[in-house]
Amino acid sequence: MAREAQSNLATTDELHLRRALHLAAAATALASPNPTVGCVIALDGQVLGEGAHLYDLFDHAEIVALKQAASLGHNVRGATAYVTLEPCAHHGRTPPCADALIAAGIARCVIATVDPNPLVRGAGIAILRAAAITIDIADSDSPIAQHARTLNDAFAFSIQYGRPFVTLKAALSADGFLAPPSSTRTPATPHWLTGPASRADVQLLRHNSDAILTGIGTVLADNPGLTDRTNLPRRRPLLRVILDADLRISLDSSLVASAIKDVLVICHPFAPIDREQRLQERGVDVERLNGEACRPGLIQTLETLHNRKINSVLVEAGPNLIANFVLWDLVDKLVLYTAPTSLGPGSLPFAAGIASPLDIATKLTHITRTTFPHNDSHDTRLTGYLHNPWSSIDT
Ligand code: AOF
Ligand code: ZN
Repeated sequence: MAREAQSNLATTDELHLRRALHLAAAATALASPNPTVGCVIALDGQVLGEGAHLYDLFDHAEIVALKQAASLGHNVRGATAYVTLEPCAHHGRTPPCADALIAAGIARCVIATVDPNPLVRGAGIAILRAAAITIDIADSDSPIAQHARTLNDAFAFSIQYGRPFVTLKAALSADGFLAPPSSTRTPATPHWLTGPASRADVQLLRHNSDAILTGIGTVLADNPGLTDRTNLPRRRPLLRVILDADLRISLDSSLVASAIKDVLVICHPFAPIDREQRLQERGVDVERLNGEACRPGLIQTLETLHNRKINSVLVEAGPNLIANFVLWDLVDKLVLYTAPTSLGPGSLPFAAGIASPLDIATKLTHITRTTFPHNDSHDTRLTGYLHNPWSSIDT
């Protein structure tokens, strides 16, 4: 992604497509489980209509833009439609956008990326071409296409693999530890490794996720809230998922106290029934699955989340759960923050049984590095992919 590649598009085309990307990005958390998509309709440099897809309002981005142009009294005949995702070809909750663009008299369509949905993938473009509409697609390695794809990594992954896209986030000390020794930590005195700027960035990661997942060890040690505190709008609450085989979570925990049908506790089939009842009385959802924090348990958890239309899961967990996700190859994207301070020997490792977080970092592709100010120094953020969510259209 930190690529210098030149775009194959003209400057004005780039400008309109960037505006469409901006509109799509602003609809983050309002479009899932559908992709976030933006559209700008322009003629001779003038924008006639624009919009983004919001799941609850049904209309896809192209229709929102066409309706806006109509409401402003603009004629879109001969105009260009700029879309961040290939217009759809199928009858889903709404009729195909490709047909609507043709009916409106659009002459040209500029597309940031092909739709990875097998029902659409290339079919929307084929419909438009058959109607003699000129098509321009951003080169797949251009910054604009990469941006469009990043916005919909979770959608692309889940529609292809039938399970949510998993991002593992961890904050480490300069010497690679996850937290001070357990004996020195209490929920009342949380230990922050990274500074406020990095932590605000983590809130954006949560905002971009449909669900957040942790283990009972972290809940007992830290009593976390696991909420999206960005104050940005979202169409459904961030689903807070706790792997808690024996239902040990306290009824007084922050999670239970704040549950409004947005906390899901996964336990094993023989966990105490009375605990389940008490949790359910407090608005906590409990689901019994085979396995624990091992591969069958994790896969079944991800399947359950997929059935609940969860496209993306942010894992913020302790060393044992992190190790299981890593060892069973269930981490798709890694976001690693490193603080300037060291914790020293005896602290909690990044992942149990994995000598160094750098072992996993060497396997990453599309790496980006960013810094965030932290006192007189800075935190660093490393992001990278272990699985390509867009492999279906790259091969
Ligand atoms: C577009 N423009 O703005 C979006 C598209 O269930 P439906 O009918 O809402 O269709 C969802 C599918 O349509 C989704 O899986 C993706 O392939 C495409 N999304 N397409 O032309 C849009 N959101
Ligand atoms: Zn559509």
